Order: sequence, then C-alpha cells, then structure tokens
Amino acid sequence: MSEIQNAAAEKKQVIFSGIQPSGTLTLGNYIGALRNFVKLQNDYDCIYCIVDEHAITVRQNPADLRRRCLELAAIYIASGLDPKKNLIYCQSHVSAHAELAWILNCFTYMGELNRMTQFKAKSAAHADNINAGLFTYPVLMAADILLYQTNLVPVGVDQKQHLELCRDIAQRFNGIYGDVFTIPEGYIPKVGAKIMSLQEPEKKMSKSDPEETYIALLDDADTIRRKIRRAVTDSDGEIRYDPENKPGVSNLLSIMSALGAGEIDAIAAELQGKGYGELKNRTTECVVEALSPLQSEYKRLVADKAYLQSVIDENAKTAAYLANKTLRKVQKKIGYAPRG
Ligand code: AQP
Repeated sequence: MSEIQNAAAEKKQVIFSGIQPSGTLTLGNYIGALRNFVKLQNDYDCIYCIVDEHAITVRQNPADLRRRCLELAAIYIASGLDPKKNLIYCQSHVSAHAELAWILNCFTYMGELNRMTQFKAKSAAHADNINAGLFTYPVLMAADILLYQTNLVPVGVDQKQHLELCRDIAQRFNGIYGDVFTIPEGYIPKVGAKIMSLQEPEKKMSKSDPEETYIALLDDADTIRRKIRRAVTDSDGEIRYDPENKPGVSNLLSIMSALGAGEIDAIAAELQGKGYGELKNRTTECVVEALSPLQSEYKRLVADKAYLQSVIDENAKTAAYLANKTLRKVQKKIGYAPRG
C-alpha cells in the first residue's frame, strides 16, 4: 500500500499548506506544491491557504494584492482542487493565525530565526525593508500549520528548514504544557522539489524574480517556448542529469520528469545525442501540455468573482471554527483569563 492509501485506510489525516499571493505563480510553485495538493485531496482533510499575511513581509501594491488573492483561489480550483472537499481561504480572514503567531513568538528564540536561510536571502534582496515580519515569518508559518493539528505539509524543499523549526516550536510547547499540538511531517516531492531559475539554474525559480527566469502558470505556449529556448544550459552538449555540473540541463530533465514524462534517466537516455534544441522542444511540449487545462479552467473561473468570493467566505468560516478550537486550548494552557 502507498503512504497515501495507508493513511486513508486508517483515519483521515490533516494536510495544511499555503502559497503567497505575492506574484504570478510559477512552474516551481506548481511542481513543488500545487500539483501535490491535488493528488492528496481525496485521502486527507486538506486545508490550502492563501497566505496574504506572509505576502506583506515584502511591500505589496494593495490593489494587486487584493486582486491576486482571488486569482490564487481561481488557480487552486483550476488546478483541480474541489472547494467543497478542501478548505481554500485567505489567511487574513481567520484571525487565529496572527493570534497564535504572537504566542509562538514567545516560544521561539532569536538564534533560531537568525539561522533561517530564507530570511538571509530575502533581507539581501530587500535591503531597504528588512522588517520584523520578514524575520518572524517562520513563526507565523508554524502557527498556520499547528492551528489545524496538521499531520502532513506538502511543500517544496525550500520550506524544509521552516518546517523543522515549526516542529521544534511545537515540541517545546508540548514539553511545557502537554500534548497540545500534533507534530507535523513534511511531504516533499521526490522529483521537482526545487525547480531552478531558467537564467541562473543554481538558484530557485521564484515568482518575485525577473520574468525571463521563470515560467508563469498562465504563460501562453509561445511565451513558454521562448523562455525555454533561452534557458541557460552549458557548452558540452551532453544530455545527462548532473545538477552540480550541469544545473541547466538537469533542471529541464527534472521539469519533464515531474510533469510525467518518465524517469529522469530514461528521458536522458532517450534524448542522448539529440542536442539541447530537442531537449528544449520536448520540455516545452511537456510544460504546455501540463498547463493548458489549468489555463482554460482558470480563464473561466477568474471571470466569476462572485463565485470565488463565496468560496473564500464560506471556507474561512469553517477554517476559523477549526483554528479557534486549537487557539482556545493554547490560550487556556498559557494562562490567559477565561472569557465570560
Ligand atoms: N522553485 C520551486 N521549486 C519547487 N517548489 C517551489 N515552491 C516555491 N518555489 C519553488 C513551493 O511553492 C510553495 C509556495 O511558495 P510561496 O509562494 O509560499 O513562497 P516561496 O517559497 O517564497 O515561493 P517563491 O515563488 O520564491 O515566492 P516569492 O518570490 O514571493 O518569495 C511552497 O511550498 C514552496 O516550497
């Protein structure tokens, strides 16, 4: 039995994950996170949040942020998530996230946060705005996860360090107050856990980097073809998987494999001697084929703002009910005065 079937045979476990509405979603977000959300929806109780509170750790244009929250709800649904089976809502609509984050801040050490590589990278990229929210981002993420007694967190490998910190915070809290939080595990894909930039393949593909470095989920076929044609490779001409010495070629092979073209070694063997032009053509075909159903469904959904609004409104109520159960327990444990 697979890990997923095992879980289903016992009792439904809880999945929580989120994506920031901080830009156009990339193929990295899709392969590292979104695609796995869809696979898990039948076997788990799934909560997929639009983490707008995380997004404001970097300055956002208010009109864009507002629009992108609904667009992200449309992307979630268009990628195959059924909003009746999965909780799809905005983080800022459930105040328990911020409330628990404050409490957990008091159980997290500066030294732990200082070690976070994402903080180092983001503060280097936004040197004019190194705010305290950027620093305590992993604590809010821990609150997100722990509020729902989450068992599994499907994320890309870049979030592994944050998840480990979340487990440490939960264990510390439980050590003092008893078993309050479920200790979550990561669910990181074997292939495609870190899709790299098309222009600097040693770096993660990120939605806040320049356009040419990523494939956006909504890029049309011509744009995808152009971006992949210009993707940085190397000069030896050999198609083989070797992320250290051939990061560009390895990235294209990983993308194809993650999108269902087969095992990486088999793809490399089949393309042996055919040149980088063919590798890029084949990668383009895989990406266009994977994204086109999502894109047409997205176009239909995004035109129906009233429907999207009703989904996030309804789901936020359920999320708030679940989150408040944990929050109240935590508040009682730490000694907040009872409510009348
Ligand atoms: N390149 C990637 N490869 C695999 N997985 C990735 N993820 C992000 N980039 C890749 C996964 O997508 C989920 C949502 O990410 P996020 O929006 O919360 O923020 P992020 O990890 O900071 O992603 P970006 O694209 O780099 O956003 P910006 O540029 O706004 O910081 C996570 O599960 C992540 O692992």
